[in-house]
Amino acid sequence: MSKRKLSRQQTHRVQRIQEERIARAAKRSASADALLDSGTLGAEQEGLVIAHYGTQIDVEAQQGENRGQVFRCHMRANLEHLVTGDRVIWQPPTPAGNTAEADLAETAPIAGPETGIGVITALLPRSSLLVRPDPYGKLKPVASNIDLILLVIAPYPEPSALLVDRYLVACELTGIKPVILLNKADLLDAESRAAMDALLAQYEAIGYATRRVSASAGQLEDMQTLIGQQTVVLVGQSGVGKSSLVNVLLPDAAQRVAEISGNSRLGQHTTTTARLFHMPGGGHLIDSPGIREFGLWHVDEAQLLSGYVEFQPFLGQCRFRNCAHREEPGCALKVAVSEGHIAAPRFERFQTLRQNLDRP
Ligand SMILES: Nc1nc2c(ncn2[C@@H]2O[C@H](COP(=O)(O)OP(=O)(O)OP(=O)(O)O)[C@@H](O)[C@H]2O)c(=O)[nH]1
Ligand SMILES: [Mg+2]
Ligand SMILES: [Zn+2]
Repeated sequence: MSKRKLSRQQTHRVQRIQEERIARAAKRSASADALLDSGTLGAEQEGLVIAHYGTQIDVEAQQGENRGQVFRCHMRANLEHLVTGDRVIWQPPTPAGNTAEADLAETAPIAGPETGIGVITALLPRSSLLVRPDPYGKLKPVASNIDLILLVIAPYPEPSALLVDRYLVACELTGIKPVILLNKADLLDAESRAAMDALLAQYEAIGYATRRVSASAGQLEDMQTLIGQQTVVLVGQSGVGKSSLVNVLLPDAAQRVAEISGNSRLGQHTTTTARLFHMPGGGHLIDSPGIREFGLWHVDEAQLLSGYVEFQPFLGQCRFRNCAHREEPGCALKVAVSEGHIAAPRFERFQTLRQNLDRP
């Protein structure tokens, strides 16, 4: 995994996209201000961000006569980046509406353009924030106020233990509990079943909960029970079936799904934005866009170490304070590996990730 170098042309393109994005954001915050001055907005109330497209946001009303209805919104310029799951203070359009403003919408809002445009004025405190690295290794927020992460894997696209480790480190750093969910159980044959069992056993041994399901076979009662009243996000490689699971649990969701490509067996990045759905039982389920690989990421060595749960009892016990846990004598982690307290493959993968940390 080498540091990705951009050609001059690519750098220019990235710059241009960036500038366009800033210009669009400026235009929208100007239109947010114009809307706030226009007298076409109702009183401030609480709302829930259910999806985010570029600079526009879908907010679901949480109170009043519009409760449950979704409105496309602009946001005030001074707000930080909002994500799906955020609780916000916003002003809905008045019933008379401000339909002309809807022309600014880049994509049709769920509720239809006739409902007009609202304005988000404040972000309420978050209980948790899920981040993930973008292709350049920068951590980007994806969803907030999450109780549980369902890390979805499947026999195809084939999971790599390194990828699972990275997701788990990200979960540990965020402080949100993960469950590893093997989907497409219907595709398992003797060989892939043995491989998946071995993979999951590694994680079960260090305390992670796992589940085996199949969106194709249906019968996801176990998953429904798992979600319960919680706000749950589905994450995982593109093509593992996150959106398919959502569609089985919530047929009205009608999330787009796409076959994984024939030769590479990789997903096609079908879902492009995180979206929140309500479960009939009171919980909430967020579908998120899959990724193919993590690329670089900007975590430091201490953070990486803290993401390996089974290493925790041994940290700070090495003979040398600056132990790199490689050839040093008296390395507590290596002793733990040799005594079987830490699985050797996990320790090797830790070393691989450590070597690939993006150091300034
Ligand atoms: N056999 C089988 N195929 C499945 C199952 N679940 C999903 N698929 C198929 O896997 C492919 C990818 O499914 P998606 O739901 O689009 O995957 P995704 O994880 O949402 O992918 P992204 O949106 O790109 O991140 C589709 O062709 C699905 O029909 C399953 O349980 N069994
Ligand atoms: Mg999807
Ligand atoms: Zn050590």
